[in-house]
Amino acid sequence: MKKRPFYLAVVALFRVMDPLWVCAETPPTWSDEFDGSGPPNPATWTFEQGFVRNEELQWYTNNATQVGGVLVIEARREQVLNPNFTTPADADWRKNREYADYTSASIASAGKYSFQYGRMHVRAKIPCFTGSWPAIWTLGNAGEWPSNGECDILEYYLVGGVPSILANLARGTTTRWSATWDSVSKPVSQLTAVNASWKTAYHIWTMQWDQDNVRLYVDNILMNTIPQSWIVNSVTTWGPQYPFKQPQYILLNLAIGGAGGDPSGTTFPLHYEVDYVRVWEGATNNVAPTDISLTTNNVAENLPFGTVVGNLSATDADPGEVISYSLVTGTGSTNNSQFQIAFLSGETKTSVLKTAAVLSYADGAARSIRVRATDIEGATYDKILTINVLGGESVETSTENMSIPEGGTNTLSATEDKAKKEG
Ligand SMILES: [Ca+2]
Ligand SMILES: [Ca+2]
Repeated sequence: MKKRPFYLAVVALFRVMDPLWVCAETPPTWSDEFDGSGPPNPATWTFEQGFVRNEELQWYTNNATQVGGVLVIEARREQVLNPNFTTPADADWRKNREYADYTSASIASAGKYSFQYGRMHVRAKIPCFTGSWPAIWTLGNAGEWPSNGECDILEYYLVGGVPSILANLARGTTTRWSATWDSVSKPVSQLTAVNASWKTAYHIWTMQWDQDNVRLYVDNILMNTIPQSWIVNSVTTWGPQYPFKQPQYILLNLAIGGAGGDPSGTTFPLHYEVDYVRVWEGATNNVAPTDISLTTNNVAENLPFGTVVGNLSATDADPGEVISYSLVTGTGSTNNSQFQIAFLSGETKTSVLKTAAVLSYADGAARSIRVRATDIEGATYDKILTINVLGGESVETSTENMSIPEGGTNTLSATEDKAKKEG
């Protein structure tokens, strides 16, 4: 174990005196916190109207309002007359339906807000029901779909009858209005296996976009990485050659039917709640985390399995960073099996270290574990933490964790369920 040089002790003291040094997060360059009342800010968002795409069942109207700091998009089962109706035989689906049986909302920032490169977080709670198709997505300013480029940071619908979330990107082809997809789906059952209340909890969906890649995450789980080398239109008749080297605007919508399936057995209204959209424009050139701290490294002996030791937090210079933590083998991992880490990013971004055994002072006053911080681009930093088990008698404890910085190893975590679809 290396000795810490003196200056690190000074830094540690400074951090104790000024907790903001640890906790402050670089504010986004643009955000909508949906903290107002009434409809979403018309300076940013436009309501799409009527039948818009995919032969979906809903009539888009102004069914979205800000309440209690969140934007609530509501889908209703209600019949509205289609003013564009002609005859059931009309080849245009927008004109051959006399009525819509559902209403909902889709808002887009087209012509009002767009950005090129950076990190976007959207914190939202989605309605996970048959027939429900909520989405967080972007489209390029220049070109027509799909040559303008589409990025689906979130879609929820049934894939082969299985409720799933998807993270996709589309480019154009040599055929007009025909897309090629890079699509990843993950069954929601994989998420509820880890968090039983996943469907009713808020989650953070992230787009990390730079000159080299578009990466899509939910709660820091990497869903899909799409390299810029793939996002190239083979012809430029309907859009730019590189659709993700141009500004993209944002869409938030709740579609009914279409890929979402048959909603007839589902109870309405459905609510899709968006807490915020935050963008750190130009946030690229990721750096690895540089430190990990724990609010306390002392735990009393003989407490039940699952006792919280303290909160973990990492230092990372990147704005809007979300860090996940894990116990890893290697130097200092002697007692990893006696501890566990719970990641609560979707609600609070907080990770806590808990016990995974009943710890007795008689078995030793100090336990050594190796904690890894992994940032949203997969860069890692390992730290050896010493956890002091406090016995009934007075023991000497340390308030500062010893560390062996191992540096950042820019390894990317594997993506599950990767499936490239060529359409
Ligand atoms: Ca909010
Ligand atoms: Ca980072």
